[in-house]
Amino acid sequence: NMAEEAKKLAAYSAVDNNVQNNQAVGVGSGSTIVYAVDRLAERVRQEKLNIVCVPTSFQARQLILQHGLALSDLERHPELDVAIDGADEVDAQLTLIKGGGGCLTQEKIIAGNSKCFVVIADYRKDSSVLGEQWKKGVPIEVIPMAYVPVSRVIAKRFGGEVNLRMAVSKAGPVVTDNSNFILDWKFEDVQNWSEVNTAIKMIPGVVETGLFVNMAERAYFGMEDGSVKVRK
Ligand code: DER
Repeated sequence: NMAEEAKKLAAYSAVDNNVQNNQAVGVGSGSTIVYAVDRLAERVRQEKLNIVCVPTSFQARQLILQHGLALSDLERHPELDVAIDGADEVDAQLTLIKGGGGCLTQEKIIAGNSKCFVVIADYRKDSSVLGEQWKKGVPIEVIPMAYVPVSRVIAKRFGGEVNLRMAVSKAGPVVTDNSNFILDWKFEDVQNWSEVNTAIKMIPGVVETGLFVNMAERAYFGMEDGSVKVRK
């Protein structure tokens, strides 16, 4: 369908324009990244590219292994040449909401340790302000024993509604790759995302937020008309 085609367009364009030989590549999580891994594997086969891939989740690790790509880690490659990942929403300043797939913590670590962090997304993520299209709020990874007080502090200080993310294929809450819980903060108004990100990070029990501020170098959007739009 159109959105899947758009994801593929963005993924291929980003891989073809940002990955070179002898690089360490951060591999994101979600559904759009699947197309990027397909393209990486195709280019390795066709061009004999020599790259290693560092995952941002169990899912990304599986994708790397299933495609026969070289798996590595931050111990061996503490500074990646490029990281490619999806997003739930991208605003005009390239501030991202990530974490729809629950992988935000390792994704932010990889993005923060890459020379160049590139976002791939379909047109539904292409917004001017956060909250325009993405209605599920900002994901926040928390230490399980603290999720109630953290929820209360966020709602009290920043407004909106905070919900514990419940699993679909498992009884009880979603448990992340890091054995934590996820809160989804449905904010009411647009905020100073840099200040809010810092403030939320400081709350005891918060592991990471899904607000990626001033991290992305550029975003590739696959559009409905088959074109690719790049935001720098
Ligand atoms: O959970 C995540 O952060 C994913 O990267 C998400 O933001 C994008 O997932 P999608 O490509 O399936 O929309």
